[in-house]
Parts: sequence; C-alpha cells; structure tokens
Amino acid sequence: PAPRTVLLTGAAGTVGTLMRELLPAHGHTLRLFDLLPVEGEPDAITADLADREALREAVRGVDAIVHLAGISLEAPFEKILRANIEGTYNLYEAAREEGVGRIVFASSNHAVGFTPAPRGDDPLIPLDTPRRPDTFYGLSKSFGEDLAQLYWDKHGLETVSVRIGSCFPEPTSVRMLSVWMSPADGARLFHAALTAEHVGHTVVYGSSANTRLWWDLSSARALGYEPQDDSEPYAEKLIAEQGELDPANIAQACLGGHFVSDPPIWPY
Ligand code: NAI
Ligand code: 15L
Repeated sequence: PAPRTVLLTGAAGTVGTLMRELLPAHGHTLRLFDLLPVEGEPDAITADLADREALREAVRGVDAIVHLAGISLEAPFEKILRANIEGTYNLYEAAREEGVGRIVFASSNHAVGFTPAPRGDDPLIPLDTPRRPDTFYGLSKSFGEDLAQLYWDKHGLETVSVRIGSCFPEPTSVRMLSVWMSPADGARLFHAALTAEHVGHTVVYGSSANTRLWWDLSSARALGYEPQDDSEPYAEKLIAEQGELDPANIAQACLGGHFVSDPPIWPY
C-alpha cells in the first residue's frame, strides 16, 4: 500500500519519540502534535487535545492518525476525563468532520488489567475477554475502544485499537517478559494497522512474539503484523534479580501488574 501522511499525537512522549524515529522507514510522512514542544521538531503542532480548533486544523488533509496523546498512567478521574476521555472524543470529532479515514488508537492492556494472567497450560487471553479496567486510566482506554466502535458503526471511520503491553526499548520487569512490545515491533504493528485493508474497528494486543506471551496476537497478525522480537534473552537476568511472579500477590497476578493496586501518581 502507498505511504501515508499520518498525524502522530503524543509525539513528544516515550512511544511518540520511538515512532518518530521508526515509522518514516515504513514509508510514512508524519505530522506531529503534542501538548509539549517536540524537541528538534519546530514544525510540530503544540496544542492541547481540549483545543478543538487546533485539532481540526491538525487533522486536515492527513490519511490517518496514530493517537498516542493523553495521560499514560493512573491519575485522578477529573484529569483522565479531560485528557483521555474528552480529548479522544475531540480527536474523533475532528477526524469525522475532516473526513480522515482511519485512526490507530493507543489502547492499553490496562483496559483488561484485572484479568488474571495465564499460568502453566492456561490458554492465551482471547480478544473478546471481558473488559476489566484496573484504573481510571484503563477505564479511559475502554471508553476509547467503545468510541472507536461507535464511529465505525455510525460514521464509517475505521480504527485499530492496539492494547499495548509495555513499549520501551528493553523489558525491565518479569511481567514485561510477557507483555513487552519492542519499539521495532511497535512500528511494524502500527504500520500494519495503518495499511491493512478493511479493518472496520479491530482490537489487537500489542506486543512482540514473546516466549512468555499472555495474549492472542491473531488479530494483529491478520492485519499483516509479523513480530520479529522476543523478550526471552532478558529473562534469566530479570528473574535472577526480581524472582518469578507470585500469583498470590494481587500486584503480580493480573495482566495489569501493579496498576491493579496502585494509587494515582500522575503529577499534572
Ligand atoms: P507518554 O506519557 O510518554 O506520552 C504521552 C504524550 O501525550 C506526552 O508527550 C504528553 O505531553 C501528551 N499529552 C498528554 N496530555 C495531552 C493533551 N491533553 N493534549 C495533547 N497532548 C497530551 O506516554 P507513552 O508511554 O508514550 O504512551 C503513548 C500512548 O500509548 C498513551 O496513550 C498510553 O496510554 C499508551 N500506552 C503506552 C504504553 C507503553 O508501554 N508505553 C502501554 C499501553 C498504552
Ligand atoms: C501503560 O498503559 C502505560 O502507559 C505504560 O507506561 C506502562 O506502564 C504499560 O502500560 C505497562 O503495562 O507496562
């Protein structure tokens, strides 16, 4: 499929910074958007998802949007409401008004974070596992997935909702051995989500092909995603340092890890 002009929201963040480096090699031309200035990118749009005029201008003329902007950890409900719930609604409205055809939505494992992690011979967590948000943050991702479904059913705006595991340069915890999405695989998955045909609203888990994988990657693979990485080379060292996950400890027993028991910590 032809390269696409893509609006990348959250371009100043962790994943945004990684994708700014990696997505152009897949043939995409990026327009950048963030609340914060994007270092070294004077053309980036610096605006809040609350600013509907700025959003409408930002989405005008792009083929697709990778929507990463928002609060990425637990926070007081009012803050989540504004940035993640209203902010994502504002983005979808701008996309609908400007006729943008597709959004890749950064959902999260925390939309299903209270789901017990599979152990031993347990089956992988399926795509249609019931939502079990572990935080107001996870609840906002659950909302985003439903919003995406509504805009597909009602307006024909397509979305791939990517329930990202942990997208960082390296896994840093034993839990991450199961949920790690290497940056290079992240770019492969976003590229597949941007270019696959007829996605409607598709929900996928976002991770590498980890030996200790917890969830079903089949809907991601159906988009053409072929993960190349596996966290296993990091396993010996991380397990020696941290020990195996303890299923009797609620903060280690579920997909969402410590989010299930953490208090809000976001500093905004
Ligand atoms: P991050 O916190 O590093 O980046 C988020 C970016 O969004 C920041 O640059 C921030 O300035 C911007 N932002 C926040 N509120 C905004 C607003 N009201 N208007 C405009 N921009 C705003 O987060 P990270 O790790 O890069 O994650 C990106 C997305 O992926 C987030 O939506 C996060 O929830 C999701 N995600 C990330 C995972 C990961 O492993 N990094 C795992 C699961 C989901
Ligand atoms: C997320 O949704 C967060 O945005 C990210 O910072 C990590 O905590 C990740 O999930 C995770 O579950 O490891």
